[in-house]
Amino acid sequence: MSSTTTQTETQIRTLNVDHTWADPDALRGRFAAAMSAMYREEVPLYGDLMGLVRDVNDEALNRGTSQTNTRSSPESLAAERHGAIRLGTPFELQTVRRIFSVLGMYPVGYYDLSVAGLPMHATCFRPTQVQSLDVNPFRVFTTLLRPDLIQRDEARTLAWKMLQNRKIFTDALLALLDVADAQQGRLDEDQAAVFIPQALQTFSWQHLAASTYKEYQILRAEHPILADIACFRTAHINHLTPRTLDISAMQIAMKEAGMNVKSRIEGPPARKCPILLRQTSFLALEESVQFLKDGNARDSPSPDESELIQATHKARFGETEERGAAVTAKGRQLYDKLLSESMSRTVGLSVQAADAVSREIFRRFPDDWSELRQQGLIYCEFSLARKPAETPVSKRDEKMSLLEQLIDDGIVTFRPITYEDFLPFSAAGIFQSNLQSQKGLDLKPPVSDFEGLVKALGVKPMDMEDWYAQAQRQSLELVGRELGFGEQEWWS
Ligand code: OOG
Ligand code: NI
Repeated sequence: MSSTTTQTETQIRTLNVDHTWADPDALRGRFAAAMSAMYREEVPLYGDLMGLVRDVNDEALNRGTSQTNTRSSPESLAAERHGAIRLGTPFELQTVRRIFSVLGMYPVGYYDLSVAGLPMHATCFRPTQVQSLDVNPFRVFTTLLRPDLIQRDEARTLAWKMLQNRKIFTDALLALLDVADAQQGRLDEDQAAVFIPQALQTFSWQHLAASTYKEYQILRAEHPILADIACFRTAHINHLTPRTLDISAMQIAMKEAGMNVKSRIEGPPARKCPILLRQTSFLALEESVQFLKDGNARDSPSPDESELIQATHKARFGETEERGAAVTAKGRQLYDKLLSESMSRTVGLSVQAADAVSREIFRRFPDDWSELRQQGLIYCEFSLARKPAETPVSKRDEKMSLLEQLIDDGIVTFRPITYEDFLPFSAAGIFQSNLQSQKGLDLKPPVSDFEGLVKALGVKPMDMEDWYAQAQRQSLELVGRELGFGEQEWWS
């Protein structure tokens, strides 16, 4: 009898506790909004960019757009952002992974940036459930330095030493991450209220550098990215990107607003049916930074004026992007082939001439949703448009799949799945346009190191290809259940 009572009490206590867990999707929305407010304070031009995106998107929504998923509402589209951070050590990457996991964001994909002459590789933290993406698809492109690719010993050793000494996480944040671990990755509302501002500090901008000016110059001479990662006290976000429905209009609007816009839009040329991702940005701003005169004041949180040197640093910029359909492995192969052809045939051309050549080359990528789907170039989400007159539906034509027949009959409809990830060459193009010196790094030969990233991260990032294939499959299974097919693979 008494043991039953205890059990009931325990259940009630658990229920109560469960009731107070903060919802990761809601927390992510709050965190993204707080980050946006912080970045707007730090980089006022980002506020101007948001204004332009809002106007361009309103116009696109009014005239109707051929875009894929524009999220469930104009409000969630307006809240959609991705940020980018650059990390130095496996410890930093693992801790950032724990932070994002509290916000319902998990690593997806591997990006090798050494192919573009950068000593880094990356993954993206983002929600992995379609419903969570619809609530708030906040993503953070996260790069990790690869010291193994740095040729010169002096720069590599110095960068590594500085990275070992810096502390980009507050003690309160680290303690809360332990609490979350002990609570199956969750926080209650009170803990979350502390967690958000503490986590935000890691990504804030600090005018006081962690290095001496001399150290900064040594690392910068090796590569500006190296200095940007190793010489600062935080992993400052370097941009926060709102999603636009019309990147071509944004490129014009940004120029008209007097922004220093990069000369070309990255990604595929303009099309009727957008695929993957197109990005543009205003170039990095020159910002004032205080460096240490010598190493004496290194551990002081607020060194005396006399111990500081005023200088500037360029790292943070403003980006916007248009998202299109996710392509299948076959689609990606075609995209990569056309991209590499376009890259080699546009070397040295003016922007206009390069755009024309690239448009011509990309004509070989079909530009009609039905054709893209039928040729297996894009991933789609299928749904039931209306109930068939009788179930089970039988196949009429041996040459046509049942899925094709149902689409033909208007019983099933499809919508391209939005590409939720990034493109290594677009990322590299954005990186490169923001480097002060165009001098290439003396990199050791580029070689991708997926295993190295997995080791540093502590888990394997989700395979992007699998993710989209599964989203498509789940939609087909749902349709199948509605049509009374049970669990069989009815569509092939
Ligand atoms: C990351 C650049 C990559 C994107 O949108 O492709 C990126 C960086 O500059 O740190 O954010
Ligand atoms: Ni970006």
